[in-house]
Amino acid sequence: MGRSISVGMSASIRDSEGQKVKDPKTFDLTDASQISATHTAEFKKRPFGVLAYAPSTSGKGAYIVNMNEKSRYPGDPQGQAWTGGARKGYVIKTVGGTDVSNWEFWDIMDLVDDKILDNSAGKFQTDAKGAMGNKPADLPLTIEYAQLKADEAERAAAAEESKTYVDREDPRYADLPPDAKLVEYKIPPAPATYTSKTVEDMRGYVASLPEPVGYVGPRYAGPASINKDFIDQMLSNARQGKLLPMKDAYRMAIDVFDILKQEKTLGRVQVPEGKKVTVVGDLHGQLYDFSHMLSLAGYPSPDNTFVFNGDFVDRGPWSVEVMFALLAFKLWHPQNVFMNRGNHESELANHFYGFFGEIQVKYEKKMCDVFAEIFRATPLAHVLNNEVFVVHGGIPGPDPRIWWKGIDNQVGFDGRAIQISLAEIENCNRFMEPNPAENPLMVDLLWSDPKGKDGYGPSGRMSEGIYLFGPDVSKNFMQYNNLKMTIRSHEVKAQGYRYDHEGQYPVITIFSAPNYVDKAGNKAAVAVLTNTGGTLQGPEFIQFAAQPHPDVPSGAYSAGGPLHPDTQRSTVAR
Ligand SMILES: [Mn+2]
Repeated sequence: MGRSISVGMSASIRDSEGQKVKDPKTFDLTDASQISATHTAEFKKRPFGVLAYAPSTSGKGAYIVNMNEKSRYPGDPQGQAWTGGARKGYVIKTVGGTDVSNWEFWDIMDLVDDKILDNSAGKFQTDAKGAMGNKPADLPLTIEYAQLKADEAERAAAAEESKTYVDREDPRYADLPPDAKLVEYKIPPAPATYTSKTVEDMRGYVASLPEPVGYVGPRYAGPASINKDFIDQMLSNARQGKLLPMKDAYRMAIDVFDILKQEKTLGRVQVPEGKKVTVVGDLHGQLYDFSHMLSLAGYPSPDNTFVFNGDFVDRGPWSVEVMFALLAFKLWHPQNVFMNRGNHESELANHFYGFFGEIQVKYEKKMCDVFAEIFRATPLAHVLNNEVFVVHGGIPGPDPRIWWKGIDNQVGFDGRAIQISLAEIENCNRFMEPNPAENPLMVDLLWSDPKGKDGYGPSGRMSEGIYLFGPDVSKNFMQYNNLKMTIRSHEVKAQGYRYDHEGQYPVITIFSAPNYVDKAGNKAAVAVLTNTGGTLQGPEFIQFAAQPHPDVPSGAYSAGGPLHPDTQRSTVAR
């Protein structure tokens, strides 16, 4: 198939990185009969995640010979190609609408410019190597890839190899591409008790820490030492850049861990008649907005139970202060303060998006470990008075899970024949990091988003294994579990809240970080439900706008951010 005629040339075929191409391809995209399908990917940032392209043996065209086959974290620029559905062997057909099928390899490369950033120069590829002298195309950039018919046999064999436990003859899967994977919906069982060696080892260390010298402010001496004055002083100190002493901070964190690990994966919140419950959405370390919210909604108390619905930390540069305020609330009123884990309560997110960098700067690196344990112990959902389901992301995804490449907003499939019960969520093991292969239920609860059309669809938030759910899906879940409403967070909304699914079984998003990342321009809100006559009424929304804050930008402690310890070290080293 062309290989014999290219033997003489193959020795000279090199990829865009100058490496010899072992098994060069011969193709001509101007011949439509060579193409079996096309895939369009949109790129917003450089680099895209393609590590090398190679030309056809003719020296024309460009196909992917090497790429990152995953996204390392949400929004990873180097996962864009993979997330967008590009795969090894795909050939570039159009770039920004221009058909390059018949172009010389380097003319295409100059346009695509998908190189790792050269840190010393602070630039991407700048020297045009092609005769046309092309400059890199502007972002966002749409690239259309063609799949070669000649590669099909290879792919079919790979699809055959991939383990499937369900019947591919099932008519529900008739339209799936051959390389789609069907993955079992496993729910790992929760352990009877959980102990953390990390935390056990830490107790002696904390006891040995010195008492603070010259500190003026509240001291933590067990949960009974927390009262309104403690919180007032702690928040006022925090706004002035003063932290709790290291020893006290560790003790509070460990005491909260000891409470959380005893809670269920799905917690039950009882709101007595005449009392209210306030649900707070994403906070993301925006201390000045958080403190303003408390001035409007009040502090948690037996009259006003709070559910903090995840994403307490990351991005905002006061994640440490916000987190310790939550810990203080939990210790003060453990039966009236509840926390749901968000997708940012994970080691991977905290590593990249600022919380761990901030802890290292404000306290010490070792303290990251206790927060990783706290987040693994944090429940995934709460139910208010057997009526309202509260969760950070969304409801259970399809079973089996269908993984296929790319994002397609038009896809809607009826993917769940058997509903997941609240008891199954309650008995699910949460003491782990989110991972769709090990614990799909946890990933659905933390990561999914509602969509307008019925059915499930793939979400673009990660490379694969995350879903959007339509109004029929949320209705079926609530109906099955005798719930009347779902409150979730996880997405910025202009008004701070939004009825994403309306009708008898609403899904409401609540987001409590105004002008998110100092840029979004959104209002924030919290949701208040009151038990009147034995049922929860509302929600009513308390809306609020962004407050002035000191000049520390969002993302300051993120990996690569100006205040991240590694950035600081490299600056000093120069
Ligand atoms: Mn989130």
